[in-house]
Amino acid sequence: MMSCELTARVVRAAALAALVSPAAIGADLFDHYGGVVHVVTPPPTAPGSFGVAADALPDGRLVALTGSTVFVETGVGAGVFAPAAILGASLLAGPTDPGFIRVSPGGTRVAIGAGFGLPIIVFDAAALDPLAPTTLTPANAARFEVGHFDAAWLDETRLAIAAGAFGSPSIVTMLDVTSDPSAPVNPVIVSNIAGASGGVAFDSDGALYTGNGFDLTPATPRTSRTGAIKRFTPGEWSAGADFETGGRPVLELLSAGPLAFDADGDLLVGGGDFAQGQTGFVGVVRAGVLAGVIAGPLTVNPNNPAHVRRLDPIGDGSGFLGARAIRATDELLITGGPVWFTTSGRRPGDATGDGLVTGADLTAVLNAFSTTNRLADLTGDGVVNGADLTVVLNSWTGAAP
Ligand SMILES: [Ca+2]
Ligand SMILES: [Ca+2]
Repeated sequence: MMSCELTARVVRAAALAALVSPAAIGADLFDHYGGVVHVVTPPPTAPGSFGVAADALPDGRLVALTGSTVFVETGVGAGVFAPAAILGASLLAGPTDPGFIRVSPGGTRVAIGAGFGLPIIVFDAAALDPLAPTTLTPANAARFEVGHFDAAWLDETRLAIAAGAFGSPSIVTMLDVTSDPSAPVNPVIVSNIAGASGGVAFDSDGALYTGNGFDLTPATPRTSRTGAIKRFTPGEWSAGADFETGGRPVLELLSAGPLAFDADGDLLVGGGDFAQGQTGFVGVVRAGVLAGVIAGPLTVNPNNPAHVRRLDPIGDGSGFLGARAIRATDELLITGGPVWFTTSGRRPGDATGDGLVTGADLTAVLNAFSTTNRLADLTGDGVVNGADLTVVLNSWTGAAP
C-alpha cells in the first residue's frame, strides 16, 4: 500500500502536471516499440518438445503451447501462466513439437500445429479454462492430418498454412476448419516457393504475405532468396498464385517468418539469415512504408531505421527470434529465447492505451501498485511503484483538447 506521504506527493504533482498543456496526440506503435521492455517467463519447455509456441487472445492474455498443454496467462499483463487445456492421448499420443498456436481474430477458435509429421488440431477457444483445464479429445477437437510450418487465420473458419517438404518448393494452403477432418478442404493458394516455408500473415485488406524461409537454390539467381516476402491480393491468392512469378515483392528480411501484423498495420518479421548476417532481432516494417510499396513505386530499405526497426532485447545479436502482436495491449511479444520479451507500443506514461497520459493512467498505476503487472510497470523494472507514477507525471498530456 502507498504511504500517506506518497499519496500527498502524487496529488501535488498531479495538480502541477494538470497545468501542463497537452502534448501532441498520436500513438505510433512503430516509434514506441523498444522504449519499455519487459521480461516474460514462459512455461518451461515440456519433455519431448523443442520449445514453447505463443500467441495472444483478443483480450490481451498470452497463450502458450508446449508438450501436451495449452497455457493461458492468468490475467492481462500478469506474466503468469496456468494450464488451460490438455491434449488427450486419444487426440495426440505424444508431445507437440510444437509448431505453432494461433487464436482466430474473433477469438472463437484455436489452431495448434503439433509439428513435423504431426497433425493440426483445432478447438473452440471456449475450452480454454485456466481454473479447470479441459481435456481435448476427438469429441471436442478436430484433428487434421495436413503438413504445416506456420499458419495464420483469415477469419473464424479459414486457416492459411505455410507448408512443404524440405527439398521441394513450399506452398501455402487454405484449410476450411469446418470441413470433415477425414477429407479436409485444404486447397493450395500459393505454390512454387523456391525454398523452405516462411511465415504467413494477412493484412487488414485480406492480402496474404508469405516468404522464402530458406533459399534451397542459391545458385539459381532468378528464384527468390532467403527472407524474400511477397504480398498477394485476395484476388490473386483465391485464384491460386505462383510465388516466384506472382505477387508484389515487399522486402527481403531475416527468414521471412514468423510474420504478423500489429494493430497499426506494421509488419513483424522474425527468423534469421546467417548468410546475410541477420540474426538476433525482430524486424518491424512501418505500416506507412508498406502502403507506399503497395501503391508503388516505393521500396522498403531494410537498412533504413525509418523503414525497418530492429528490436534486439537480448542485445547480443544471437538467435532466431519470433514475434506476435498483442493487439489489445499494443504490445509486441518477442519469443525464441529462454525467456520472452514484450515491448510496449504505447507512449511513455500511457498505461491505459488511449494515447493520452492523464489521471486515468495514475489510477491504473495505483490500482496495480506493488504488483508486477507489466501494463502498469511503465519503467520496465518488473514492479509497479512510485517510479511508475513519476513516469505518468513526467509524461502528462492531459485530456484531448
Ligand atoms: Ca492513458
Ligand atoms: Ca516500474
